[in-house]
Amino acid sequence: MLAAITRAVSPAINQCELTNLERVPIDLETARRQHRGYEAVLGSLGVKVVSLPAEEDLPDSVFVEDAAVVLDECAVLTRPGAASRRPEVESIARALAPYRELFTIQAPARVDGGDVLMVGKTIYVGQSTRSDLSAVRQIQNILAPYGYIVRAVPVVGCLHLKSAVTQLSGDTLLINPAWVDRACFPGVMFLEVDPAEAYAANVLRVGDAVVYQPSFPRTLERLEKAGIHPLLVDQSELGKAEGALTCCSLLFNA
Ligand code: CIR
Repeated sequence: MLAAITRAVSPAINQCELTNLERVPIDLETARRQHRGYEAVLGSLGVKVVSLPAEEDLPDSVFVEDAAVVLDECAVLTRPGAASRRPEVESIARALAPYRELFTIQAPARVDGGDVLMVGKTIYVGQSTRSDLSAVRQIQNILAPYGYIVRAVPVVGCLHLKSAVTQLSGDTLLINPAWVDRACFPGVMFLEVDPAEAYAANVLRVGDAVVYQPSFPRTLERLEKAGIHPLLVDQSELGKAEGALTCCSLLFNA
């Protein structure tokens, strides 16, 4: 069965890190309601949701994806690129310990889980303001024994690799080619976001289902035309904190 670790929105969310967006007020109640909707959609897809309590002093801690990379064989605890986010990892380690053998990224390497995209046995690691080559090498060393190939991918203009590209189906990636080069992903097919919807490339795949945001109607139309009919969940309030769909869960086979 699939499990998802999630964490309630911190009351400090308005002090979140911001890289590419101007700060605008985030309504805590709206963010929490939308986040509960996200958890409910996961539950409706048969996912066992392990919901951690909110962390009062960790503004970005709802974005659990950044603290770990979970594979079938093990999990790698990250060392987040923003110093303010490093204390988030400890409680995620505790939550993952019953499920996986844990490895750790060592200082001074830095990586956010949002920069890590798994496509089969290939792991792409975005080279963003948050993640560096030293982390790529560590991930490679940890995962090579399990047969994974790890590749560094330059990312420009957005926070994370998965802001620019995510997996839509077994062989297709949803991509914003303005932020990442298609040539970095040999042998796969692409669906491009509508150019008017730069932030639309983050889709959450849950088994064979696809979860998406109603905020990107033009790209949604492209998905529908391609025969993909996503479940919709509004995450627009956390979008103001530069969060998207994948960042709010750690999804794995339990
Ligand atoms: C940050 O800047 O770290 C948070 N405000 C947003 C993190 C979003 N995480 C993700 O897309 N994986």
